[in-house]
Amino acid sequence: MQTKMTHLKFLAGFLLIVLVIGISYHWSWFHRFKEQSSDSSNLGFLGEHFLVSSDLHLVAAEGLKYQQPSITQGSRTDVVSVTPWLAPIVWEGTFNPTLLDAVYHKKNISIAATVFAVGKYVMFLRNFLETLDQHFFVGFRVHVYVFTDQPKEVPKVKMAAGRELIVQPVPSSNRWQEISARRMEIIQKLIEEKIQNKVDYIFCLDVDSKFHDRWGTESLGGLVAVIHPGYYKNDRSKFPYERRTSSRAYVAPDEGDFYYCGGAFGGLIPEVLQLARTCRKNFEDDAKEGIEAAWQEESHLNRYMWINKPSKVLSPEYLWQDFKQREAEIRTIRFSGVVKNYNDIRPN
Ligand code: UD2
Repeated sequence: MQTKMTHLKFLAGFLLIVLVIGISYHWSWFHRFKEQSSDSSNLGFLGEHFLVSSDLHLVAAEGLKYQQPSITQGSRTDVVSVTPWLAPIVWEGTFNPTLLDAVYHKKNISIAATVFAVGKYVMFLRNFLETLDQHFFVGFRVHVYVFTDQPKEVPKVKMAAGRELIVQPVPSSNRWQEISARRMEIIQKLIEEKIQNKVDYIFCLDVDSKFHDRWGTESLGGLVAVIHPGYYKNDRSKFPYERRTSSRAYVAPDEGDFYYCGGAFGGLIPEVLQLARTCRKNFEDDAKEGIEAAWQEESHLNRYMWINKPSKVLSPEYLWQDFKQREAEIRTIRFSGVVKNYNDIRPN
């Protein structure tokens, strides 16, 4: 009888210990998840990314009052503001900047911007950087990475508090095609080696451009593409996609959604890393077979985005071209390519 009692006591003790261990294990998991959900600035959690908490979960700022949205009357009826795969297309008038900024301030996000200035293109840096500071994610933490073969020529533009300029040396090149094409490789390395667990979003931008108006939280998304200003009214068969079937950037005449810019794209870090890796690999595999796509990395990016649909599409307000007459649906120009003479600035 006594032995039976001892056994029972032993069993009860054992069960109690198992219960205590179980509860504390769940408690610690719950807390770790809660911390992760409320602080998306720390994307690295056991080396993984919680995409849901960082991009899809939008928490409104308490007490913020704003105009009631309508479900029957769109603020823009002259343009399409959603793709057939239900990604928003961002136009002036389709979003509330105050609401969005409040949501993303709560998340304490940080954004990287990359820009390349090789050879004579350093001349565009001052204008680009000064206008970036005035219009690009004002009030947010921004890290601007300038890749150049002439670090000493980078103008010392004073950035607002919370924003930093980082200059990274890259080799010179005799071919503009190579400069353009190597951007994907450099972006891939930057993400893998430096910013993967430090920054939430990244935008990769052309330097021969300047900002004129707000480019902010409305542009955030998983994979973000900008519609090219030159072709947005054309039939897809006229888009300047790579048309040789031998290239990995090939898109058939009856395929393709929009023609996207190589001069501006971005999104969440893991999404842009996947894009950069894929485009770089396809570009290099093509090169081994002696093929260079019609518009280098822009062609590979367009092929990639035909298969991997962007989760947010930015209208041509986000990359206009100064030589083009403004069209009626373009209510504001946020970022535009400056007029330039290729013969004066390209190395070949
Ligand atoms: C188009 C694309 C651009 C790129 C290019 C194809 C848009 C609006 N423009 O622009 O993104 O796909 O075609 O090559 O999407 N660069 C230098 N030094 C050079 C040459 C280029 O730093 O000598 C860099 C620089 O950051 C520049 C970018 O490469 O902004 C693209 O230069 P581009 O002048 O070849 O591009 P562009 O305006 O013809």
